[in-house]
Order: sequence, then C-alpha cells, then structure tokens
Amino acid sequence: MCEIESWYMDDSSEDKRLPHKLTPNEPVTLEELQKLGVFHWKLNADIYENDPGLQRIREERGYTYMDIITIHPDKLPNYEEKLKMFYEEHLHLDDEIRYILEGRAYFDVRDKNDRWIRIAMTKGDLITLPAGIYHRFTPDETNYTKAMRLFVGEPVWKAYNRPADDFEVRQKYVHSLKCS
Ligand code: KMT
Ligand code: NI
Repeated sequence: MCEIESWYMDDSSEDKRLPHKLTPNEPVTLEELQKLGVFHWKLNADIYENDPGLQRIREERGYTYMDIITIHPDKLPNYEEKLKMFYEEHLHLDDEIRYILEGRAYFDVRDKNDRWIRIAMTKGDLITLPAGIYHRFTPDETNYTKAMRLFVGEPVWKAYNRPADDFEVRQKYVHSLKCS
C-alpha cells in the first residue's frame, strides 16, 4: 500500500507522458530501488506546511533548503524548454530530493544494467535520487505536478547530461552499486 509503483519501461518512442509499461508488466520493488540508492517515504501532503514527519526527515538528513515548483504550462515559465531539459538523461553532483504535494509525475532512473525504470510519483511521495545516478523527469498525461524541492544547504540545480561517466560522483556511484 505504501509502495510507489515502478516498472521497467518499454523502448517505444511514443509520448513520454504515457506509462510505457512492458507487456506483460515487469514491476520493480522498493528493495530493488533501494539497491540503486533510491529511497522513498510516503507522507501526508495535506499537512506539508506543518508536518512533524516531514520535519523529522528534514532534520535527520539535513535538508535545510526547500522551495516549491509547480510544473504546469500556465505556472512554469519556459515550460516546454524546461520539460525538454528535465527529460534529457542527466546526473547531479548532489542528491535530488522531491516531494509531490499535488498531481503526479514520473521519475525514470537507470538500473545496474542500464535499463530504464519508471517511478510513478503521486501526492505524498517523497523520493531521493542519489548523486551520480542517471535519471530524467516527465509529467504524466495529467500535465500537473506541484513538488517540494529539498536540498542539503544552498541548492545547486546544475544537471550534467549523459555522458558524464568520468565524473568523480559518477564513479563513486557506480562503485557503490558493486557493494550493494
Ligand atoms: C531534475 O533535475 O530532474 C528535476 O529537477 C526534475 C523536475 S522537479 C520535480
Ligand atoms: Ni535531475
């Protein structure tokens, strides 16, 4: 019940906002995501402004920074351009931490064998993607997400598109997979 739904993607070039499940569907468990360094919490997004559960996670993990981004054609300046950037396969030097307050969206991450896993994020899902993991983001067919962005200290949004295999953060991440 508290699991987020995730699955291996097909490789059709159809609209990225569609689910892209394989036939038959090949689900991915939370344990498999954890082995990739992806962690998930389910929170009550209705009380995000005053939620002791969220507060505890922020304190434990040092998420001092937060802001809120609304991903909708009328709300996000340069919407199409940004979506294109978000869907380019990339990595960051720091963890990417997102908490869905309203709506839905997909995060795609690469597994150990370089296959795409699609993670369906809905209201109340908080996820952390580790520094160095290749990933991308897209709205789903509803085209609406309001998400909290969290960060340890001053945020750095810079994305490095693949290939970034020589980056120290990438090598560290790849090494960490061998030990998990
Ligand atoms: C990223 O770097 O992948 C993003 O910021 C995704 C959009 S924020 C919900
Ligand atoms: Ni990213």
